[in-house]
Amino acid sequence: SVQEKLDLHNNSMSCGGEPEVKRHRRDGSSGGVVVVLGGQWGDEGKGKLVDILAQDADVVCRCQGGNNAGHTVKVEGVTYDFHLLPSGIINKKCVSVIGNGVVVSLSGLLSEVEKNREKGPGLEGWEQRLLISNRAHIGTHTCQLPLLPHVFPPLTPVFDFHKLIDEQLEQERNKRLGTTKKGIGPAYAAKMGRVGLRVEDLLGDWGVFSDKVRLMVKGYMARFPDLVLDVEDELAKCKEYISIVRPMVRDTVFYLHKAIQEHKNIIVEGANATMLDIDFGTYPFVTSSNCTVGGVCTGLGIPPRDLTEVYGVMKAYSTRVGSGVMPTELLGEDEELGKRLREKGGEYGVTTGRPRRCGWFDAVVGRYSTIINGYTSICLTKLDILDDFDEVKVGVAYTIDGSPVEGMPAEHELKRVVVQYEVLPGWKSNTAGLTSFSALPPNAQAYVHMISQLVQVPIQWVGTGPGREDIIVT
Ligand code: 2SA
Ligand code: GDP
Ligand code: MG
Repeated sequence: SVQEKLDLHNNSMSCGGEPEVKRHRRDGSSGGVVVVLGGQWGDEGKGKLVDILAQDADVVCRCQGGNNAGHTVKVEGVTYDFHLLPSGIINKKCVSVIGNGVVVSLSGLLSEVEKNREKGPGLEGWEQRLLISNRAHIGTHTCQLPLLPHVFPPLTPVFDFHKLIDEQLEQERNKRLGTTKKGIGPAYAAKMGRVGLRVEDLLGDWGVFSDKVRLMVKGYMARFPDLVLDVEDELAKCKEYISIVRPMVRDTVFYLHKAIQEHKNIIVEGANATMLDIDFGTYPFVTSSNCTVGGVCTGLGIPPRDLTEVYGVMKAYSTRVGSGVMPTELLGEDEELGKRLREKGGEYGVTTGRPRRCGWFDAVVGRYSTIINGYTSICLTKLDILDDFDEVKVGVAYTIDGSPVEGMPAEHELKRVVVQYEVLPGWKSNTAGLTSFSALPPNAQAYVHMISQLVQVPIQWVGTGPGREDIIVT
């Protein structure tokens, strides 16, 4: 029965508490740090929520990941896609911060600026409102040049080698991870191996920096002898970035500390998602950073007590791009349903264009992600994509060999789970663009309520379309 499945789910996942209520700053004042995180496998619609929240924000920050992320924002008919830039960059009143936990591809950043400038007016004056941490590591890029010819002199790419290493590593794996090939893994590996190159290195003594680059490349050449790489050429190109980047570089830890003290409204835009987290995701089919709440503190230097809200963004169904287990994926006889979700939902990678794997909402994943991140509320996106379905299913619990599974099994066990589904009748009517909860058909309301109950967090927003205005505030 429904109740038995809910009980099974709650017994296995609950940590015993009531759903959390909205918190405020301890001193009762305004301001504070609001965090937006992906609750599934990414592409939940974080960029859209950040854009909405950024209307009232002073600062929007990225804390982890690199240009593997793809965040889409649709404003006044223009669809922007951001990879390294915080989605708040289109808000002219906001300062955007790329924190120490991010791996920065400088040429990737500039090509992203160029691409979005061509789309609409959102990027005007971007260089005056972007700050980059001096502690951030320099990653990779993929752009073709010349870049920004009307703003900066033509540039050539630097540090192609992280991207090349990413490709080499993929090729030698028995089972490919399905990375975005942006060099994210190699850049974080260098950071953790304490041989990474930071923004402060680039701006510091050129001789010391050059030697570090040569040493790093030497290591890569020894590991991958077939690599074709001209280090002196890379270095020459690298010099071109210094004057562009220098005015944007700050001690962002101190900058954010002051902003918090001044009761500024700060938003942190998580990239990737819980199930791709290096510790909590389906390792090794994960990205190389902590995409969960801990990554906010380490990636920006913000203490946990200053986090006022943690919003989880969850899609009304599941998607995943790249390899690794996905329990509710629609395969076999259900493949057609998966394809319908992909086509109606436009489920193709923003960074790579890869088709995303699709499946029903997985409440076990939703609850796991809530346990880790302590969401204060949820933004449930893309409800409109389910409009045409006769019935919608929700994965409410897992069993292995007929026995209930407690918690969230790690990758090997997760492959063995059988998902227990709850089937709900579809609403078969158009919800696109609706802005009030009461206007939703009763079956759609029931679906939202059920997800909130399973995940044990209030749902504060329901997405009904890609535009800034296509949102229900509950
Ligand atoms: P990587 O490149 O080392 O971070 O890849 C490791 C895994 O992380 C997944 N990953 C992502 N999953 C969803 N969306 C991402 N961003 C783009 C988007 C992806 C795209 O918004 O659509 O365009 O393909 C993203 N970035 C990394 C990746 O698929 C690997 O499973
Ligand atoms: P992110 O990586 O979490 O920021 O998400 P992506 O931008 O990769 O993917 C989300 C996609 O869904 C984008 O194309 C958004 O424009 C779109 N989107 C976001 N919310 C909604 C919604 O409620 N309904 C519909 N139809 N599309 C949405
Ligand atoms: Mg995305």
